[in-house]
Amino acid sequence: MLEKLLETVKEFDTICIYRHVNPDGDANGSQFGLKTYLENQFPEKTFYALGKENVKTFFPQCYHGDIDFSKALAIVCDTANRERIDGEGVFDCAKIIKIDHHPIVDNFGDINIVNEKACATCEVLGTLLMENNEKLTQECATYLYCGLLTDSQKFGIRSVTPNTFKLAGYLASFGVDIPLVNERMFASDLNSFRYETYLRAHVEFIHDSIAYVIADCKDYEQFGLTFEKAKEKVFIMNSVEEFQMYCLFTQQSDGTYSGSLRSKNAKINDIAANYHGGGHNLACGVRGLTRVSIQSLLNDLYQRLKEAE
Ligand SMILES: [Mn+2]
Repeated sequence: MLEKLLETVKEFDTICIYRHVNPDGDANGSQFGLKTYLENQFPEKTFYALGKENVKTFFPQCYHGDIDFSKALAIVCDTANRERIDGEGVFDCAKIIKIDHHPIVDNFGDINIVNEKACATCEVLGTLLMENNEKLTQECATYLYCGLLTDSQKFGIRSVTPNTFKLAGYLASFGVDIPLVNERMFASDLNSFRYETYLRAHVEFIHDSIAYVIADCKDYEQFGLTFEKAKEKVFIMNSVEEFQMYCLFTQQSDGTYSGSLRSKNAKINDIAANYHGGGHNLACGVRGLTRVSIQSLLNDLYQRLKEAE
């Protein structure tokens, strides 16, 4: 598969590398890991990382100038469906490669390199490089390790396998500064801390088994947070023994709510799909909700829990 990827890159002078909107460590990690790797392989070619704002300040900035897409190759990382691609021009490009680990809902690539069992897109990409015994730069290995660490929730979720650890060892062998990556990727600040405390005080419950918070714009704006930052806070409810599911609904400037849904055991991404969303079996998102549709979604989640009992 790596050979096919490289053969395709060889056909083009310009390569545009995309990832999903509101990028996380895996989206940016796979995007810049791939960009750095390919730049080393093909110093004569031009590579652009595209999309809006990146995660914190760890990653370089994306490109915002003009590109002749018609002669370019698009590579889209960590993005399950075309609606979630960040940046313009993907479908104006001559060819598209998709590299991903989400459940397959939209094979929008001409070439689709997808492993639904991998815990991160950085695992899909990193494994291709590892199996080919590629020598990586520290920069490339660091970006890939970022995605592996964050999407695997510090190697703590069900999709982590012996391969994940093998890959972590392979990446670490190129000099990744493990504590530095950990610190950068999980660093918080006082405003976030205050907002997290506020959220915890506003958690609501359904029979103690589902925990949720509905946050309006004014709730996070008073702490100086943006929507993008506020919507990441679903983790404040994790690791509570009684919670079988937990959800954070965050209001956007248009008045609708986006939600992050988490489940311990029962599959929920099919429910999310009924609310303009999707994602992994146990971790997914929804969009465009009202307070009324949030209640309907919570009811569906509770029904699922009862079925699973
Ligand atoms: Mn991912």
